Amino acid sequence: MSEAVTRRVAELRATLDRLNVEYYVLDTPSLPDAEYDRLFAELARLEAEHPALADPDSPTQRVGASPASAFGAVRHVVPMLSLNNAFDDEDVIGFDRRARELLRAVLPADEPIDYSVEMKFDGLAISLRYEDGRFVQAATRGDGTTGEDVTANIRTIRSVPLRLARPLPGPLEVRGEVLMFKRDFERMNERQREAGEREFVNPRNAAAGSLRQLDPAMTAARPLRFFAYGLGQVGADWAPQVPARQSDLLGWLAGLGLPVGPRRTASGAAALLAAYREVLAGRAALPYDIDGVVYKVERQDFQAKLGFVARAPRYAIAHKFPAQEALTTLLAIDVQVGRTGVLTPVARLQPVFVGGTTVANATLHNEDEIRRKDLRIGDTVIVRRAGDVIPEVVAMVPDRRPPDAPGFVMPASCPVCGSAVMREPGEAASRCVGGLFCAAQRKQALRHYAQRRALDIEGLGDRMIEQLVDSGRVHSPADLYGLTAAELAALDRMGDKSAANLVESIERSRHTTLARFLFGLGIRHVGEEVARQLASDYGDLAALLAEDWDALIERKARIQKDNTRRRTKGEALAPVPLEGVGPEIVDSLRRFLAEPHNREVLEALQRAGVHWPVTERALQAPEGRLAGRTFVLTGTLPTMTRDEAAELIRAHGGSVSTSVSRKTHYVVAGTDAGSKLARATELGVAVIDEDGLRRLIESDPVPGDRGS
Ligand code: D41
Repeated sequence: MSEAVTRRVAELRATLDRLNVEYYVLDTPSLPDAEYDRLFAELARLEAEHPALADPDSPTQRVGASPASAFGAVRHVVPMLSLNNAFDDEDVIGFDRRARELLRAVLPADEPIDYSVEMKFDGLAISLRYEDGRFVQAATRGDGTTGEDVTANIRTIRSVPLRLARPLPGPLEVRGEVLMFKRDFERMNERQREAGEREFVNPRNAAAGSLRQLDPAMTAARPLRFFAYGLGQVGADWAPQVPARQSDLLGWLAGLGLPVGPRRTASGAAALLAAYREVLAGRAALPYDIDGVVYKVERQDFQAKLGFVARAPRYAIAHKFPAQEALTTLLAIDVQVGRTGVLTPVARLQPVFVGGTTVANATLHNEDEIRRKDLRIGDTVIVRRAGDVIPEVVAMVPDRRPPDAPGFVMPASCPVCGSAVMREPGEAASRCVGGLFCAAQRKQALRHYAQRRALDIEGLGDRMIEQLVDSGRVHSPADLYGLTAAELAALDRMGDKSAANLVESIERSRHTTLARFLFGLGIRHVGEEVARQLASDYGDLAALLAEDWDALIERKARIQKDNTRRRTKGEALAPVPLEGVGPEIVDSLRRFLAEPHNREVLEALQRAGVHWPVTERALQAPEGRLAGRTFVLTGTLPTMTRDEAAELIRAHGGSVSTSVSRKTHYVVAGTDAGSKLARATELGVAVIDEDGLRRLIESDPVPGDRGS
């Protein structure tokens, strides 16, 4: 046997021993479970291949570590078993096949086995002991035979009943899982952050840490939950009452007042796999983390027949989901520049398979975030990708830090254009002050200008923008209008046909609305709604350019103050200019328009022929059929998108709002309408469907119209 193998085995044992202590005793795991599993499997394989290296003290020879001494020891009368894992379809098919073989004598050959399918909660296994229906003790699983007494802490969990719904005589041990809901975890971490305390990496660790608080008052402050999944010791008197099927047992536990998770039944391996895929698809929507599903043979008599191997039942198996956390190396931290000049640090990672995809990048948000996580280049980091959530660097692994790992400093000048980088006091974001001088911001600005909701230039994709800006051909949106089909066709991946199409859609974009145009300029804080209001209040760009913003702010304040007086006297209120457009937006507009460069772009765009023949003011002319009416759209409409419906309403002089109030005239509801519909009903606002909207435009009377 090679010396390398001996050394590797020793190294793995030392690492796993240390991880066991971190995990079971200190609750400060430094590695994701999947990584632990990988090391464990490697050691088990080496030991199997080299029997001479066997050692009764090897981490493979025991389950868990000795309990932390701070809590008293509790012996489990009925041992707490562990679950074998299945990682793929083959494992599940094999599990079902072995069970069928062992049950051959009692199961007709062509009959599938019935299983209960449960969530595999990602929490901590706990045993609750009731005597005569009263909660008397709780213990952790520990090594399966001896756990720790956590009675005082479990008592603080509100979902654990202190009395069962029926006072069953004698003992009843309920096995289940303690965990923390995702939203409770987020909220708790927010509090930890505000208090300057250590944040938890995930809900599981937070639950473990909370359960091991020596002061139960501390545990009480932590939002823990409990779900029951099985039984330990049961009183001999009424043991026959216990349902003989696992799914019925869960219902029976629920009847005693114990929380149980969602469950279903499935017959045969194919049905198990179908259930697995359904649960996996719905996993992100659950309020708690699950790391797989558990299949259990339904019939208790079959379970007894199947028995155990080495502390794990042969009647149950955990089918694990792909890990949502993995270890990888932080190769570099790059800085990206966004449309408004915000510099965002991005982690470049050694590509790693996590949460079902390969992850190579993750946003690090801002400088403070990197400092808080103490990330350095070369660090081993835990990467998490849960559901459709964007990948995230959760934490670094301290004892894997290479010596002299360089930290991150936000560059003082923009990596794209070299302009100064500024960070306003009280803001987390650092910004490049280069504005449209900065190529990165120019690219983003063009992307924003061309998007569907702005100038709607079809075919102007990222790659195109990239080439146009990098070649120096396009500096501002105005330059788009000088592009010819011939020069576009000369670009990478551009055929004659698509070049001609792009020129045509650029042409078409000349004819737009003032609101789309203003939105397309990408002025900070000027989103679609604000752009629409500016367009309808000013009617044209010239009026907007001529505005004296200081005077406007004063005028606004004066009218608002006067309106307060009028309101108390019950007089009619005067219209407030740019109502709902706050000082921050006005300030941003003023700055944008004061910039000579921006003025030049506006002029160039108008010279290029960009115009808005129909202004929003004209659209809202009182002669429109919907003039003076406010609409709120909700749900899925049968023939148009909500955006299209909004356009239609505005084209007929109506206005569209996002929230329902007493001022709302109509709620246009489609299928799956939610809270807005409920709110409309509550306030007595008329609810119509798409057809009703069309009739309103065609002026058929609509039932429930309250007029304006
Ligand atoms: O949700 C779970 N983590 C879970 C764990 C579950 N739903 N069922 C489980 N069933 C068992 C048996 C079949 C042995 C009663 C379990 C566990 N055991 C378990 N949890 C930790 C170790 C074993």
